[in-house]
Amino acid sequence: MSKFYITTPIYYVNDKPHLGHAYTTVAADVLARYHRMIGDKVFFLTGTDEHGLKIRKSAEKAGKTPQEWCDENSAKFELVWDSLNISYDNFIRTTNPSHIEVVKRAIKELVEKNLIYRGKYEGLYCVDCEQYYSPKELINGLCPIHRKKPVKLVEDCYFFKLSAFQKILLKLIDDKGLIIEPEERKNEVLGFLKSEKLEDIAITRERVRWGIPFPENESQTIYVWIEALLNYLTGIGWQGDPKELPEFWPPDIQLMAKDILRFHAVVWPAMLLALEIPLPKKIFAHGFFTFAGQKMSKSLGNIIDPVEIANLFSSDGLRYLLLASVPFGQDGDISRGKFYDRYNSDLANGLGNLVSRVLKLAKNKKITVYRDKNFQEKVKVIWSNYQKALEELAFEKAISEIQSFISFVNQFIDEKEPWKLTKTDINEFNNVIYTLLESLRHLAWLIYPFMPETSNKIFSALGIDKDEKTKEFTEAKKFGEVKFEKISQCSPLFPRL
Ligand code: ME8
Repeated sequence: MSKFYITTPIYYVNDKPHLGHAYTTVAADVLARYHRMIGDKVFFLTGTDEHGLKIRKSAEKAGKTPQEWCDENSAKFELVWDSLNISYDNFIRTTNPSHIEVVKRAIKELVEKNLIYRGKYEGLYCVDCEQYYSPKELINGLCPIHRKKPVKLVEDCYFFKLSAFQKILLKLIDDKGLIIEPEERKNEVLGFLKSEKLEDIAITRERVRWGIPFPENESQTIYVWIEALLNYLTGIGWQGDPKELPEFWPPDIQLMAKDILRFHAVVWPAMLLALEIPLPKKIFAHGFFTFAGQKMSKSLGNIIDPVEIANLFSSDGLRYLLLASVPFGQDGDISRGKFYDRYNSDLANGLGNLVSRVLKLAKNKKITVYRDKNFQEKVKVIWSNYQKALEELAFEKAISEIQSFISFVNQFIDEKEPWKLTKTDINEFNNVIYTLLESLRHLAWLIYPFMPETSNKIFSALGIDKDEKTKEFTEAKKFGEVKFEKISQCSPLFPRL
């Protein structure tokens, strides 16, 4: 049994959960469920990022304490993830006292290693980003994200010697000691590391009063990004001793969008190298999507609530549509219209229709085991392509394997015309229906990571209980071993919209 540790970013608690957050979280959930399905020991971490000036300001505006504000907003994320069946193993919040304590220990460790020093920082600071920008990064003198004029600040602060890690990071990324995917994103990081001198990074803030106090000087707080990154360690129970790492460390996949890749591919590994902690195995930065051609943003007022979309298409429907719509890793556009089309074609007419067709044919029939050679070969190929796709995080390819299997089974029904066979060839009828039921069982497995509720409905219609489901995956992948004893009907899985 291998272990599999997967993380999403921890999302800013100041924002409401939106479809962008759901995208990463659903993708991570599909991988977590897939790895559980193949028998791996999985830990799936997500959570909320809860410090910083912006949060304090929003709380003030709402007449709440920052902690109350964080509690309320963080709970919204948990609720949304529950309604999307996100099977996380821990939901880390950076205001957890345990996170705070361990972060302080880690920072002390870096101070002792002389990798943190005191200095003065002067720069152009965007309050909304809580980030300094170099003049080069500004667009017409404005913050590239918020299009606001940054303020000039000078502050006492502590620096982390990021510059010391430039060479080793370059080498690690080049030699695949740290895998960054997709290739295009890796090249971006390499390009940056080759062309620019890494500057030491200011890791404390004087002005930010809602943060973790810097252990050496409590008039300063730790820069939110620095402590937020450490969630990946504190979230699995790290106590702050680099020599005693949790069982699940290092992460097998750290998932995020390209907007925060640099923090994860440069600052984060440098911090780990500094602490002498092994690096994550893979950092994967997927693309950004627009909704109906527009960037989702608070200022445009077009933030899409994932629950609203799940109410239209069901939670499983949304999970499927999110990952079917855009090749993972690339940018793309999604919209309600595209979702309706895909829902109707793939889920209502495709999967849903096939399941109800087969269950009706099998109603009240006693069916004995039969091994169809063609199908045995077909599912072998499907599983192999499907698994390869998921190992590569090519969700859309795994989905197209599922769709191709659905077409294959539909074609088989059309050829065999089983409704006629009851009168002409009862043996052949049995074999055809067995093959169809067995195909549904395979489909239930194939869709499980993507659509767990629907998968469970199919399993229960087939009379397969959960215990049998969890038996060895290699057994489950065989075609023609399972007996079907009590077939029941299920209500339409995906009503046509
Ligand atoms: O950056 N398309 O949190 P955040 C695809 N707290 N993915 C999107 C998206 C879109 N349009 N919009 C958001 C932070 N995302 C920090 C992270 S980690 C130590 C700290 C997803 O709430 C995507 O995963 O701004 C992106 O990386 C993340 O939300 C940013 O979430």
